[in-house]
Amino acid sequence: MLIKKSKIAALLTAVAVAITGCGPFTGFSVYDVTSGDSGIETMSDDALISVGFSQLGSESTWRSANTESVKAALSTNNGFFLIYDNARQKQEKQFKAVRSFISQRVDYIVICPVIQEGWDVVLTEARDAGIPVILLDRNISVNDESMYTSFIGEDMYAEGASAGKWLEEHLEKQGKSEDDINIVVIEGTSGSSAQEGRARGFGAIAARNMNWKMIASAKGEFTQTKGKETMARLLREFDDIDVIVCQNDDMAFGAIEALNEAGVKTGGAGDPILISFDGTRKALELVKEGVINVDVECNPNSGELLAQIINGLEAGKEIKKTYYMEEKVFTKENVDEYIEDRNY
Ligand code: GYE
Repeated sequence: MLIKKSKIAALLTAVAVAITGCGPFTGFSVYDVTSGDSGIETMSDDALISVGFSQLGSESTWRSANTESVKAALSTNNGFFLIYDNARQKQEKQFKAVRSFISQRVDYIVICPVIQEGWDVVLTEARDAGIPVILLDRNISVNDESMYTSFIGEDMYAEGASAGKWLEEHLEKQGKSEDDINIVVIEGTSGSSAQEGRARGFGAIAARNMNWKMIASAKGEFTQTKGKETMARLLREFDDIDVIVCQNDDMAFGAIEALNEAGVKTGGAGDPILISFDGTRKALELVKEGVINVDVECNPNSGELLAQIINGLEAGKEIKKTYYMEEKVFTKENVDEYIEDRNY
C-alpha cells in the first residue's frame, strides 16, 4: 500500500475537484499536513498511508483536542498523508467528504460520526470500494457491522452510569437517599452516541432510585453558548433544582455563567450539585474549586491508538472490532493528581 508523490498529486487535484467542483480548496483542508509550507512540494517520496478523516465539527474543547491528537499521530513523519475535513455538525457534509475520499481511493477512511443513524448507504459505498472505515469517538447504528472495520472511542454508557453511581453514593453519604431529588439534564447533540449513551447510562442508575425526579432534559448541543442559554431557561422554569447534569464541560461552563448571573452557586453544601463530562483542564480546576462536584473523563487522545491500528492493518494483524479509551472519574478528592498532566 504505497503512496507516491504522483498519487498524492492526483489525489489532491481530484479531491479539490470532488469537493469544490473545480478547486481551489475553499473551505476544505485538503492537505492539513504539519510539516512543510505547501504540503506537496516538500513531501518526500517515501511511502505514505493516505487517510481521509471526516471530523464532525469543532464545537468543544474536547473536539479540538481530539482533532489535534489525530493530526499529531497521523503526521507525514509517522508515515501518513492525512486529508482532514471539518463537517461543522452536518452529517451531509460528512457524506460528501467520505464520497470524495472514496473517489480518491484513499487507503483508509476515519469518521467521527456526528449522529448515529443514517450511515448505511455511504458506508456500503466505502465497503464496495474496498476501503476500510474506522469509526472514531462516537459510534453509529447500522444493521450490518461489517460496514466498518473498527471502532475506537469512549464508552458513553459507562460514562453516564459512572456519573449516576457517583450521585448515588454522594446522596447516601449526605443521608439524602430517601429525599426527593430534582434533576435537570443539559443534553449534547441530539441523536449522537455521546448524548444517547450518557443519557442511557445515567438513566439506568436513575431508574433504581425512585426518589430521583428527572424534571427536565433540554438541548445544549455540546456548546458553551447553548449550555448557558438552556441553563438560564431552566432557572426561569424551576426554582427547586437539586442536580444539574451537563453532558459535556463546555455546556457546564455556559451553565455556570447563567447560574452566576442568577446568583446561584453550585457544588457546596446545600447548593445544586453540578455533574459534567470530558475532564478538560478548566473543568478539573472547577472541580478543585468545588464548583463542579464530579467530572467524568472522556478521553480525546485517541490519535495514537488510531495510528497503531492502521499500522496493524497494514501489517495484516488481527484488529478488534471495538477499542475503548481508558477513563477516570474526577472529584475534589483525586483531582490534584491529574490537573498538571491535562493536555486539553
Ligand atoms: O463529550 C463533547 C464533544 O463525542 C465524546 O463530543 C464526544 C463529545 C464530547 O463535543 O465535548
